[in-house]
Amino acid sequence: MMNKRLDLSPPVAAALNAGCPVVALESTVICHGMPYPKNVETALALEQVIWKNGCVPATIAVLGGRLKAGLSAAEIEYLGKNGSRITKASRRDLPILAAKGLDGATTVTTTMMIAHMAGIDVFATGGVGGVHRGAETSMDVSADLEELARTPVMVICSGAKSVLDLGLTLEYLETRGVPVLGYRTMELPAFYTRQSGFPLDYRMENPAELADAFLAQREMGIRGGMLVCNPIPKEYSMDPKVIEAAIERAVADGQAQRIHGKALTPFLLSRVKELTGGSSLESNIQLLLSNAELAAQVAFELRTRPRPSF
Ligand code: PSU
Ligand code: MN
Repeated sequence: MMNKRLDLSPPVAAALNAGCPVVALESTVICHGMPYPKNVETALALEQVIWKNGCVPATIAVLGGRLKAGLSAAEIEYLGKNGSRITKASRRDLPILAAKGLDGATTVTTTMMIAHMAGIDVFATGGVGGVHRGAETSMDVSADLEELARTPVMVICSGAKSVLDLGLTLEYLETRGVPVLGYRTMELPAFYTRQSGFPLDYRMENPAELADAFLAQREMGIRGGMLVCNPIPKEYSMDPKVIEAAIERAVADGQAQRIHGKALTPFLLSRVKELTGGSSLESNIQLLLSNAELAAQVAFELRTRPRPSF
């Protein structure tokens, strides 16, 4: 059954064998999303929240060409210290990293892929990739949207940053048949803010309702993911004017410097961070913690349900 290229950490293997709930976490946020040592502290804090809610955390990465579901604290420290020296690994990078024995920080795309290979259904992150502003000419659409269309994992996020074209991102998800569920909201959250002006079709009130929808999708044999949008906690949400100004500036700088391909998202994120200072880092950490908690609640709820497999 097990994929030859995949390693489960001992706690993750034990949990999956025993039918205990597991929650996946990504590693691009560690290597490319935050400075050291905050990135390591945050990665460990996210794992703690998942443990506290009765689940086992599986932080996902590629190390020495091996796909890893579940990392040790030393492995998380290694990723955090090396930061952006570690390749940002999307779907197309996996075969090369595996063949050459290289390291990779997994994006939403590859975290979903590896979670699914391991048999993990729920994944918590901060923001997903999407359709970039100007995609009409650049054709820059994140592989995350394709992965959400094809891989049966529930992704719990705080929406997407408006460095993206959020309207086009929702259109793309609709075309590709991805359910997008608001958690106690009817509006797509925009990462740092609870609002974006883009309405959602469905509002879910509790983890059991999210579990019901995920189970229904599986029982019908619908092969695809599900995107849950959990707005940033109110007390950490930022001033939309401040954020929007920083984003406009970051997007303009990216265009002026002709940044494209996989470098664009990390460029925009780090530019927004520079322009907004430390407060955006704290907001980022808080929404990640909130998403990890909700993901653990859903995974805990799913543990008692039948698990139709693909
Ligand atoms: N958006 C964020 N924070 C992030 C990312 C996106 O607000 O950390 C990361 C995620 O790992 C996501 C990836 O999967 O960037 C998307 O990159 P791209 O746009 O190149 O597909
Ligand atoms: Mn891209």
